[in-house]
Formats: sequence, C-alpha cells, structure tokens
Amino acid sequence: MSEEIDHTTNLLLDKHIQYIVNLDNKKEEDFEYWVSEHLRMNGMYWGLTGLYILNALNKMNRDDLIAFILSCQKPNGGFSGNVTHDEHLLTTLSAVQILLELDAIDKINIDSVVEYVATLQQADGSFFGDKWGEVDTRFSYCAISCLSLLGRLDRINLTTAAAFIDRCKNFDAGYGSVPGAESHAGQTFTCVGALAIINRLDLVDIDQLGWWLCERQLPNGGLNGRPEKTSDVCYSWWVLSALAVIDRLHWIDNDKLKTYILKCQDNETGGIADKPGNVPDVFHTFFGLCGLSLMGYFNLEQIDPAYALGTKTLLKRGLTLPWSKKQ
Ligand code: GRG
Repeated sequence: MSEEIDHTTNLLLDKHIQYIVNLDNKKEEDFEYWVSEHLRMNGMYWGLTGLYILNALNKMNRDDLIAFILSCQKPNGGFSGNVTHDEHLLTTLSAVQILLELDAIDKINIDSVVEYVATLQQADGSFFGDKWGEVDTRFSYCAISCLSLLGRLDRINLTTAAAFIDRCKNFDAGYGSVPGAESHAGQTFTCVGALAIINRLDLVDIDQLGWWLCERQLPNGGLNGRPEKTSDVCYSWWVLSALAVIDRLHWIDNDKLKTYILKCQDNETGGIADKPGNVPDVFHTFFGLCGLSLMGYFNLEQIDPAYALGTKTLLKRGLTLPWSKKQ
C-alpha cells in the first residue's frame, strides 16, 4: 500500500494537477458539467491559471482551448461563458486572460474587444456588465483589467472610473458593489485591483483597509469575506490579493492561513474545497493555490495580485508590476 501524504502539512501538487486536468474529461453525462455549463469560460480560466501556478500549463490541449474561446466571441467583440450564451464583461476578461496565458491573443481582433468593453462605460464612470445594465464594481475591474491587458486604457474615462470606485468606499475603508453597499472582501479586491492597475492607490485608505482586511482572519486561520461570516478558502485570494497590493500581507498570520488551506485539500481526489472536509471544486482549488502562491509557500509560480495572472505572462506583455516586486 502506498504511504499516505499528510495533507495538513504538504501540498498535494501532483494530485491537484490531475484533478484539474480530469475536469476536462467530465462531460455530457455529468450533472456538475451541466449546472456549470454557463461558467465554462470562467472555469477554464480558474483551471488553466491553477495549472500555471503549479507549473503544469503544458498538461492542457492548447488548440482545443483556443478553439473553444474563439467559438464564444460574438460579432460585437464580447465573449460569452459558453457558445450558446450571451456576451458579458466577466467572461470577456476570462477569455482575454486565457488567450494571454496561451500566448494566442493575436488570434482575435483586439479592436472589437476594446470597443465592446469601452461602450459599457456609463456617464458616472461605472460599467454595465452587459447590455442589460447591471452595475457592479466587479464590472469596473473587468473593464479596467481587460483594457490594461490589451494596452488600451486610453479608450475609457479613467477619472470618472476611479471616482465611481471611490464612491463605493465605506467608512471602514472596504468597498461594496455599488455606492452604499456593504464592504465585502470580493468587491474590495476588485476596487483595489482596479485602482492599482490605473495607478490610483492614492484613493485607498491603506492602513485602515489593511486593518479591516486582517480582521478577516478567524481563530481557525482561515479568512472570511465580511464580519460575522465563516471562513472560506476563496478569501485566500480576495483578501490576500488586496493586502498584497497595499503591501500589508504580513499583517495576517501566514502560517495559520497556509495550514487552513492545506486542510481543505482532498487527499483522495486532489482539489481544494471551501472548508475542511467539503467536496473540492475548481474555483476553490484555484483560489487556494493563489493564496499559497501570494504567501510564497511551496515554490509555486508567482501570481500577480492585481491582474490575477501569472507574473511571467504579464512581463511578456511588458506590464510593470510595482506591487508584485515586494513578494
Ligand atoms: C480575475 C480573480 C478575477 C476576478 C474577476 C468576478 C470578479 C472579477 C470578482 C468577484 C469578486 C467577488 C464579489 C467575490 C466574492 C465571491 C463570493 C465568495 C461571494 C459569496 O458571497 P456570500 O455573501 O458569501 O454568499 P459570504 O462569505 O459573505 O457569506
């Protein structure tokens, strides 16, 4: 019998690679495949970037991935989550991120993507997620990150974009989805990440935000997304990335968080769950790996805390990363 590795102290690296690669084989007959069908583009980004962190990008079939992404581009330039769905900013960013990771951005008409994103900006600087008009700081992030990655931030009004994000800042220095909405770590990542990308971190109350973010750590070592909530591995990204951007990563107990993430690994199937003992999924696998990478454990590939893309991918694009050099 093979010796079992203690997953509370070790990263099950090979099992996680296998777990992600196998997701691609779970197709038509699988219930999970169909309930997440509309999320295929995002799922692909989580899986692929997870493999990047594990230094195993070569395990995926590049041509198949590119063909799928191209099949999701609509005539207006936007990308959908799957072939028969409508285009959206969330999936357009994922498509651009994946194409950059695969070094295949030249396969698309960049101008059409830029136009799609730019036309979603509103007079107050906010962004619609798609033609239906929902506004959310997630969409500000997607638009800003996407245009920055494509080298076309000149196509939007950065002054009003920053002013809208600033209106979503609360008394506790965290950020919500729209002005007046409760601070949430996920939204805080989007706002701090977007402001970092457009070089407007002067708008962030760094120390107060750092305090709010490090208060997200619970006695079990894990992080929650807002006060009185339980811990969840995905906040190892949303909270940590914001702390990294404002250079306050050392304000939380890194070792305790590492142990919490490792406890969420599934030592049979590979993959990481939201909480210890739960069933793993690709979303939490990706964000758990991101957390470990940001904290510098296990010699993983470095992920950039603002762009949520590999540092090497960004450097190839000539994007300078002042906040990342401190890792
Ligand atoms: C490129 C990484 C990346 C992101 C793109 C989609 C997006 C931009 C950002 C999403 C930010 C966000 C709002 C994350 C939070 C996701 C989450 C776990 C929501 C759960 O909310 P609740 O209320 O959970 O169900 P809590 O933990 O508060 O109970």
